Amino acid sequence: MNEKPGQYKIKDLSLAKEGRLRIEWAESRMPVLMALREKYRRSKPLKGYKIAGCLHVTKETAVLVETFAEVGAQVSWSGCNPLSTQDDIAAALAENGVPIFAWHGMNVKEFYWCIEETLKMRPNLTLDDGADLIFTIHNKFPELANQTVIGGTEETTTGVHRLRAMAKDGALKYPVIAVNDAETKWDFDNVYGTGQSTIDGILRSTSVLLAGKNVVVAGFGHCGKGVAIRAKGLGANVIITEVKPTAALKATLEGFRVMTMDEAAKVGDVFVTATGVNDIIIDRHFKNMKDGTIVCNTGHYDCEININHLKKMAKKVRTVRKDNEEYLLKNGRRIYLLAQGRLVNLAAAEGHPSEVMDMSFANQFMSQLRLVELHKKGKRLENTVHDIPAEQDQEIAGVKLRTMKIDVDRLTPAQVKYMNDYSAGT
Ligand code: NRN
Repeated sequence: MNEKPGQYKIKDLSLAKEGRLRIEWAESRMPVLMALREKYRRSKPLKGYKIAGCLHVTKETAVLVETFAEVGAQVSWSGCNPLSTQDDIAAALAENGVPIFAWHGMNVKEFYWCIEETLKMRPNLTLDDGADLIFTIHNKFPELANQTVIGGTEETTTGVHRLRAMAKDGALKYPVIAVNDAETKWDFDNVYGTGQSTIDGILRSTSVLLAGKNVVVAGFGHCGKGVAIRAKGLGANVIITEVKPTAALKATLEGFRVMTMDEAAKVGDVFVTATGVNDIIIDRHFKNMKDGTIVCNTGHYDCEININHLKKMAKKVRTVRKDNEEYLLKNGRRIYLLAQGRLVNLAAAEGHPSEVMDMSFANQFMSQLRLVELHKKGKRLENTVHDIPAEQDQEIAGVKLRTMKIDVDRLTPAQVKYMNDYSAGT
């Protein structure tokens, strides 16, 4: 472990060179965020502001972190999952002077220690993925929540759910912008990003052929839908399990088979949970699974697959490949658990591709800038969860299209008039 107390604690500083190359790779594929960095590099609007971030340490996150620093912010960073930090990226950030506390394979105690290290600079802005940072501030550093922090942003579905529940209880002490709910995040990162990166994690840790396999996806929300579409694209027979009738109906009309997990457990070859709910796959499902079944999760927390049940049912556990553990059950059948049940796309691969994180992180950047600009005017959003402005979505999507050299039509004044004229009937 390399450590410079107060400055950083990472796995290995010697990985910085490799990490820097991967960050440059991401920069070349994140034109929207890089355009924002260029736009604000000179004016440095975040000068004097301190952002504590708790978000997966990947090459794409590094581009966001260094963009904040380039436009004047002081930044400190921790990873938001014990298995998702990419150590070469953490090394490159540390070498570039970012106070970063993150390494792959930390335990839960170390995970919260890292979060608390990032708070020593007394941030006035927070950036979360899963709300563990905000939760820690509210529970252990209430003076930060009540007096110092002017606002925060949240990256993911699970975190937004948590924060909306806190706000409903009146427990949220500062405003948070739900970046996850931006159309240019939700409809792209969650669908196309999760779809590709989850398959990426499965293939890196198993190298199985998906064509012809029964791939069971639990949850047909944006993430589950993305995984289902990509698995189908690779020739898998996709089965969906759900609890929400409308989601189950959408899956059915998309051509996917829908059944209960009890039924799917008997026929599935590969299982992916993407529900955000606990105990989706439990002992009675494991009992009926075929020998050689692969099980993984792509939800934020590792609660969806009941690993304690699996451990109790196993007579032998061994690591057979990177991020791949074989559980030999007492009934003689083998179950393969990927990434210890944690989010397989980031723990066994590199997370979503740069091109889709480009828009998610452009929303993060513009949301942090919005909080600062309000603060400079002596204003502040109310202490609840806020959506991004609709025009921000169109602006980000417009810039993205331009970088892809894609043109769209424009409404004529007559068409605008027609659209606003409710009297125009048949
Ligand atoms: N490459 C990535 N870097 C990445 N892929 C997915 N995510 C990433 N964060 C940084 C997050 C998505 O935005 C994981 C979150 O749960 C999801 O909302």
